[in-house]
Parts: sequence; structure tokens; C-alpha cells
Amino acid sequence: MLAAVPAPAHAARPHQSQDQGNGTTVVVSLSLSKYTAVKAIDAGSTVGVKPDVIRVHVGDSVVFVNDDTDHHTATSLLNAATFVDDPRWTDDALRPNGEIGPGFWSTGDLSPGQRSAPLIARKPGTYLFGCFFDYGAGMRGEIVVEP
Ligand SMILES: [Cu+2]
Repeated sequence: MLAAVPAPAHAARPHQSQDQGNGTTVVVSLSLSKYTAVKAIDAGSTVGVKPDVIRVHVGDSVVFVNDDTDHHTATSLLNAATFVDDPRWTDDALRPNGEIGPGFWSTGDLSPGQRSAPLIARKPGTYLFGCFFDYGAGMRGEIVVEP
């Protein structure tokens, strides 16, 4: 995509808040009952996330949709280049948090059928995530943010 040209700070943008991204939205489906094949990606093995490797650009948004009958989250793994055994999450994972980047982010607890708020990709990098409830079962994925 073309590089975004920032609007002047004083420009009125009545239908778009400052916090919204200006790129495309990528939808990721979460379902352990639909996506049962365990796959190997760079960071380790994954199941229940489609696509399991998400490629976006800075300014794009990612929306996670729970297409399952159980609760799920997509929650960032801090400072991890591979899927660590214990992501050391707290209950912060159960609340919508942050933006896609090196800091902590999470969709929060998504009920069956629920869509997350758009999570905006703010900084280039590779960011791993997993489900708070099903991390041990391998529900994990990777987001690659390009400039
Ligand atoms: Cu899950």
C-alpha cells in the first residue's frame, strides 16, 4: 500500500477519531473446533487461529473474531521470539488493552461470536500472541507488521 500522508494537525476529521488507523482491516478467526490441524510456524506450533501468521502494515488494524463455542482471547507475548512455555499473563489479558506493538495488548475475553475492537498496528516488528485460555493447547499466532 501507499505510505500514509499525515493530515495537518488542525485538519478536521469529524468521522474519524485520532486513535483510528488509516489502513485496511484484517480479520482473524479464532476457533479450536474449526481449525484443528496443528501447524508449524517460525515461532513454534499453532492451532485454532486462521490465519496463524498475519501480515499487515503500520496503520492497518486487526480484528479478532471468536468463531467458536468457547471463550478466547488474542493476547501478546512480551519480549518473546518464540512461543515460550509460560507467557506469565495476568487478568489484564481479559480486558481489551493496547495496540499491536512491543507493549502489552489483548483483545480481552471474547465470547462466542464476539468481534474484538480493532487493534491498530503501530510499530514494525514481529509480535507473538496466544489465547489466555488455550495457550497450553497451542492456540497461538504471529503478527508481522511491516513499515
Ligand atoms: Cu482460546
